[in-house]
Amino acid sequence: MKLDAATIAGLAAHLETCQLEARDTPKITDEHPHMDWEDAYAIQDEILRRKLSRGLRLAGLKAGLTSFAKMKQMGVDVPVFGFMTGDYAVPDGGECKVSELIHPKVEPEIAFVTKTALRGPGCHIAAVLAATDFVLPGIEVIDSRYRDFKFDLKSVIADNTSAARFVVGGQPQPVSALDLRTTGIVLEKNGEAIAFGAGAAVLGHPAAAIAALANHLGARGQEIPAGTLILSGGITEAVAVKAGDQVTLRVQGMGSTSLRFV
Ligand code: 0L1
Ligand code: MG
Repeated sequence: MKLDAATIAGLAAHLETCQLEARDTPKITDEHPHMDWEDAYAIQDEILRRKLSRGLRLAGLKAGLTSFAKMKQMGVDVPVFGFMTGDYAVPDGGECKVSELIHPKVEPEIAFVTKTALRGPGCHIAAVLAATDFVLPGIEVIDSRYRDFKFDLKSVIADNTSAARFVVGGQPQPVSALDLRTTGIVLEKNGEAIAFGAGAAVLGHPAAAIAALANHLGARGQEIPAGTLILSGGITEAVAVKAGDQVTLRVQGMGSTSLRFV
């Protein structure tokens, strides 16, 4: 690690305050160009610690930048991992206040819920499928705290991978009857289909993103516990939204989930 504990705590406080006040900031590597990957995840961990200490609960985990479309959109080439707390959850069909966000975008994702723990190293797609209780449609609302979404990977990891809100819903399905590679999705904004894709867009198979998360956590002596909700990553590019927009995600064989921006 290159940063000391006080600097990590200060950067976590800064990024979380930006989130809570819906205020943007230049990317933190501008002032800390030598920070490393461990520092980046340590800042993210400190943001989670701050939230848990205020009584928030951990609502789930996420993999981000797992599709070619997202990597191309953001100009990066490796996945990143983050978390969601309970206050990020929007009820299915519910409202998301844009005044609480900076420049929100939505991502169509397949969400997993585990029934047994997953631990790396060596986690793979088959292990993820065996540990999965069910999958369901999920929309992630991302909202980078960085001005104009201009960041590098370390900055975005520290900023909890732009996590802001999420909604899950539809008809949860066991994975036994599904081929998630060919599962189709349609993202609609205000009744118009605006993005399409299939599960294979995410690392060839959405379960590969969950395995990557388990391996990432395993390298840090952690695991994905049983009963964890995990967003596997945007299947298409992220789509900007504004107040008044109604967004629906339809996933083949799993129904739909939606939210409205107000
Ligand atoms: O969930 C994601 O793929 C977002 C990762 C962070 C980069 C971004 O803000 O788009
Ligand atoms: Mg995402």
